[in-house]
Amino acid sequence: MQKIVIIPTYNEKENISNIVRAIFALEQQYHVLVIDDSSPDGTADIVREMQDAFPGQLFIEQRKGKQGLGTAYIYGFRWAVARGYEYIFEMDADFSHNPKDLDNLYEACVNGADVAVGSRYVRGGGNVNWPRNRIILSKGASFYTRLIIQLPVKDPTAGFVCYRREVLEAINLNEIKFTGYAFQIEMKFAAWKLGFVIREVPIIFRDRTYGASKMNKGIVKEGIIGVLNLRWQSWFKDYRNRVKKTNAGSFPAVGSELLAKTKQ
Ligand SMILES: Nc1nc2c(ncn2[C@@H]2O[C@H](COP(=O)(O)OP(=O)(O)O)[C@@H](O)[C@H]2O)c(=O)[nH]1
Ligand SMILES: [Mg+2]
Repeated sequence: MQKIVIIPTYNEKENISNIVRAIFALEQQYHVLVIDDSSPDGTADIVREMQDAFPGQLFIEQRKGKQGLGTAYIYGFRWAVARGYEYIFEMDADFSHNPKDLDNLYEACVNGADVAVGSRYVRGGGNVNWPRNRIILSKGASFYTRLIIQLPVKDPTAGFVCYRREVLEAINLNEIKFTGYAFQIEMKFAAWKLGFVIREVPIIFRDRTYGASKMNKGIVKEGIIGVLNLRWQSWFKDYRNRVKKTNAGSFPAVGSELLAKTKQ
């Protein structure tokens, strides 16, 4: 199997089994890795109960306490690269991202993209049922990001993405420290700065029906300051060199450590 969908979860008991089943029902085959931050609602237990029905296809890693979306993905990226997956996806648990769009992201990566971004702000994309304030925030973030750092992506905070493994291998993941929107922006910025091809694929994003958003003011603040920080670093601090993996040997070492840990 070459394709794995990483789903970070925090209190997603109403969604997790349905989203996992929806992915396994697709014609294309995907593996799924859930990164759960010890959700108090028992999300991880639901996943573990499902593992018998999907042996070797459904994986879960549990971390201690809520540590943020960004570090959950970094953990998942390392896990997936260490196991040799070629196409590594980010996707939310709450059905805001339609599992059927996974195939379109995959196609884009097979046909020349290094990073395929599920985008609300290209022709054919959009938001459904999202409150007005969230749409304003999301579009504002897009405008602000393009203005400040010139990232040529219309939906820079998008969290529905397919990365080719080479991209995640080329980026020094130790240097990606943001956790919320800023994490999504920085991953795209780093890929772009390293010369990878980013392509946007239209998606319709739907507000969640079940469970609650974990969005908060801190995430917005991190985004505003984070983008300025990227601007500063790319002008004065040689951002490209900082984020580029120079010691190729360090990555498999981290991966095999993880592999040993998760096999116990
Ligand atoms: N592991 C982990 N997952 C998280 C964390 N915060 C949010 N998530 C998950 O990330 C995804 C997107 O979060 P969500 O609250 O829907 O954000 P929104 O769509 O911007 O309102 C969902 O699957 C959440 O369960 C976290 O701190 N740790
Ligand atoms: Mg959501």
